[in-house]
Amino acid sequence: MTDAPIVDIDPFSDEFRRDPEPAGERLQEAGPVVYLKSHGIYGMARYAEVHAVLRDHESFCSSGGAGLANFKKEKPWRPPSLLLEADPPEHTRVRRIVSRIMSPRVVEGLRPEFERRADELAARVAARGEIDGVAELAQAYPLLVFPDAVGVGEDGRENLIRYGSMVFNSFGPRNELFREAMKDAGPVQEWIAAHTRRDALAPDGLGDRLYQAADRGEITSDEAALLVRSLLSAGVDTTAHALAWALHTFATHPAEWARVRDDPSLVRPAFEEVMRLASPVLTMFRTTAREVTVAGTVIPADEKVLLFIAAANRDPREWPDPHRFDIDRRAAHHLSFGSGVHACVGAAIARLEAEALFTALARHVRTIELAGPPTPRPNNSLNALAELPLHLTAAR
Ligand code: OVV
Repeated sequence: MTDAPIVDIDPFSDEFRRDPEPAGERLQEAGPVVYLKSHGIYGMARYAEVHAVLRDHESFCSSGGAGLANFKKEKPWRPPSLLLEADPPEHTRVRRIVSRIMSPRVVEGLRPEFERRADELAARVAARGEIDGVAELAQAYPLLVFPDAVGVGEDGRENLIRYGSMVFNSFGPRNELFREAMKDAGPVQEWIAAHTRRDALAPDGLGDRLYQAADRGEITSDEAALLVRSLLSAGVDTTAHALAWALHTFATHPAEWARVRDDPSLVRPAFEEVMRLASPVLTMFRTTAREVTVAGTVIPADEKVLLFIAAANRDPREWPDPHRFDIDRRAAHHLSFGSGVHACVGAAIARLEAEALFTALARHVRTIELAGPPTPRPNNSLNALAELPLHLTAAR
């Protein structure tokens, strides 16, 4: 049927989630392209191929969905994203608009407020000492600053965490995790829909600026609403997990935290290395738009291809000593923000959040230690923490 090596790993099983590293290595060893009989899909876990597929949007399309479901055959659980689940040229038109409203100049404009909020929060947690790093920092900070930037009011912001969890669970099979995330999904989806409406968005926030593009006739107002939905889908839960892993990584690498604390110019490169090593997004799918040959293996048209982002970020073919946290390595070409035309449009905001928060923590916090074992938050496509008990000592 296929000349790809057949592997019996289930990337959506508890077993895989509990310990993805040996499975990633097995997938890489099996070959550049494998066939996962557990779900009848192709898979790639080596850096070179994952990177090449992400950059080849013509052969590996996104309109078939970024999850296991093939939108050409199955009905999506929500109207497809105009960004994530679309191909050029339709994708290009809206992507250009969203890129413009999140341009480097706009993101720099967010900096003073992001830094002010980070400083307040860092001072508060330093004074508390014992905290849950997930609730009190990693979720609290993006929930403070990102909805403000979009122009979403204060009430009900916790829906953004729940919605992020729904969206990322929906990229897997219709399993128990999916059903659990979708339990009581109605009120969350209603809250999201209500907050993508123009009258719910503060003037001149990122959301309102999408509607201003509609005023100019560049997109329709229905498209503006869907693009605001993209910001609310991908803008909070993802950064929360990235920040949680950064805290976890510093707590388990005290010498590296001491270096970053004493020289905050290291915050940015250290965060890239956290993104490489922790890979908040474990996996993403593409769909073959035609028959494609990858490293000598034929993949027929209209097949789902699973990209093991986390494994690629630790592929020894690309990264020397790949499991080591090394803030001196050049890590910025990790695949945690994707690559190619669909590369994370909010990456500059995520990086700004990390820079502001950890620079503020460097001022206020001397040591970061685990105060207990972290609890995972199982998700079909995220590498997520539910709780991270931390003991902080304040700077003198
Ligand atoms: C990258 C990403 C993840 C989830 C949702 C979306 C994007 C979206 O565009 O809705």
